[in-house]
Amino acid sequence: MEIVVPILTPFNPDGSVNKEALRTHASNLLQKGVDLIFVNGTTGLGPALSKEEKKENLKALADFADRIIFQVGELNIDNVMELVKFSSDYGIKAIASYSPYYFPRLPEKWLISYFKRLVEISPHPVYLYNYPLATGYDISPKLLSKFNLELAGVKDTNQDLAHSLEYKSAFPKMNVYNGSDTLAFYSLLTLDGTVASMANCLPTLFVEMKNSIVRGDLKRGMVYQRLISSVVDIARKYGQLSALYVLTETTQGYSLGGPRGPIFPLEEEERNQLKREIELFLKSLGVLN
Ligand code: FW2
Repeated sequence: MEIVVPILTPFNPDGSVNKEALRTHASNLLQKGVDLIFVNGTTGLGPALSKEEKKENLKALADFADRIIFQVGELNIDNVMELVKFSSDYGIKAIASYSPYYFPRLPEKWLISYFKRLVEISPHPVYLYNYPLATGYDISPKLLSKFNLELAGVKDTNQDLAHSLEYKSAFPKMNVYNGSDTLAFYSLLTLDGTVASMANCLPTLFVEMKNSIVRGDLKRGMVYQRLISSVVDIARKYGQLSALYVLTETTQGYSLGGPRGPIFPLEEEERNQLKREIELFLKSLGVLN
């Protein structure tokens, strides 16, 4: 049962990646008990990073390589292949990729060919990052079965937990994570773990939630889930991807700079309002991380 954090990518004011802040953040999260770090995911603004930046992120986190899932997806296939080859210098847990996106009505067999190529050349296990809402394509368990493609793992960002459970039924050996913050408790309980963006700012709550499940105290685990879901509601009002930078700074006590356009940082007034709102909420519950 693993807590996987899709780590935020910290940016300097000039738009470059702040590698020192990335290392500090990863080290803090692992120290607090999260199990794995998902690099270049949605929360890490993966689709807005260059190939070189994706590589730099892995390089910066080399000390934690065995705890890393490295997301390599792009629309430029040469870049994808280069990123996979680059990963061979690191003892990472797995590579992952979202499906090809943007282009409408791609035939199923092309989607499958993409993942088959990854499996052919990857020195590491290959995980599917399935995010139909974002990519427009559902690489479902049925589709994988139809083309006889068995992958090592999947992060299924999907509000439908039953959809995630189907991977496990179709492929019992597959490592299956649901990627919705609001389903983290159920994902920990019924699958191999959760990939949760809110674990950037609430790592201890996630670890407490997991520990409650391990102890069999499911009622308490559900209380943590409700708390986490309330923070999601707060973050969404401001734009979740940007709000996460402010929330992490507030709860963890160090700056991650801000995001980079087109994911624009919150304005000063919004930042202050969000900080006040979250501090009040967490203090009222007696937690601040
Ligand atoms: C990622 C995640 C979490 C997301 C979810 C989308 O890569 O950032 O899928 O927060 O809203 O896995």
